[in-house]
Amino acid sequence: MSTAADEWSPQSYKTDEHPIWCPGCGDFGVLASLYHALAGLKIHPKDLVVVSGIGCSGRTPGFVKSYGFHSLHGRVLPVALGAKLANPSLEVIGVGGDGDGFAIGGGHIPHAARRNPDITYLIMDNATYGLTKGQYSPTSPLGFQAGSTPYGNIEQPLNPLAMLIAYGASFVGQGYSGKPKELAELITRAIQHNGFAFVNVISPCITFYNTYKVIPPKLAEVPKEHDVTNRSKAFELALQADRVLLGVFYQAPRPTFEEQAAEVIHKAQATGRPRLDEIFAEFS
Ligand SMILES: Cc1ncc(C[n+]2csc(CCOP(=O)(O)OP(=O)(O)O)c2C)c(N)n1
Ligand code: SF4
Ligand SMILES: [Mg+2]
Repeated sequence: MSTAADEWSPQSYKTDEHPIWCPGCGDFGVLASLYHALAGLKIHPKDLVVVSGIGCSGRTPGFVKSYGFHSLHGRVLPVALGAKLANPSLEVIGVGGDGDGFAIGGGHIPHAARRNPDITYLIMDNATYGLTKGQYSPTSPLGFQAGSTPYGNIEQPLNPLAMLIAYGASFVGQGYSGKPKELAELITRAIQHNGFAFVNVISPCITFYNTYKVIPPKLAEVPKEHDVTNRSKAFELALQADRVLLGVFYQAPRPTFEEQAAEVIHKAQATGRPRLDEIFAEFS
């Protein structure tokens, strides 16, 4: 294994684990794009931690040469935030599915967005629960038919981009697994962003909800003239239902959670009060 970060190529981020995803799964495109982004940024595996939840997408840390944490269903963000706070010099990337992130883990998203830790969060959005055989998810369209919705989904799908913009994420973008070059560029921008960067990746589940024919005709780029600091315009673009826009919708840096936490720690230390571990030591 090489030690110099500048010697890392996309291939060298591969582990010995071979992905067991179904042939044609969109998650392969996301993984390849992630490898390219990491290599382009020369991120050394010792400086990288990939955290996932549970799902087909949740297997990703096993395939990236880095520190990895395959956590609990829906708990990507608390684990990722913990890692970042414990060691702010780490590059922290969270990955998970639409079910993991928006259903069971949905309560963590607003708080991660408003706290603004410098982590990147990739949702591999296939609009279904792939691992558990294709039930409907929070992003499944109305009428979606599956084992759990034999008469069609009656729940309005949520809009991940509008949700994250509303919650105050400082970077919001969308990519498509079938456009890995563009996706790698988007992931690169998200990692470079100093703050909470959310990327929704449309990543079809070829086995349980094959959208390879319906997605491409709807794809378009976020207009070049779009001002990414304009939050209300970003929200307007996110609400467009007839097209699937790819690119950066919103980006407006502000102080990160760990930068502010460091200031608080500094202030607390200046008071001379005992630290928590010192208080605990009195009782041990
Ligand atoms: C607490 C808990 N509840 C339910 C499950 C079952 N479960 C595993 S993965 C999953 C959903 C996966 O869907 P998604 O997050 O979209 O990931 P995908 O497989 O589509 O990548 C569910 C419900 C679980 N593992 N843990
Ligand atoms: S079930 Fe779907 S999401 Fe899971 S590996 Fe297969 S194609 Fe991918
Ligand atoms: Mg899913």
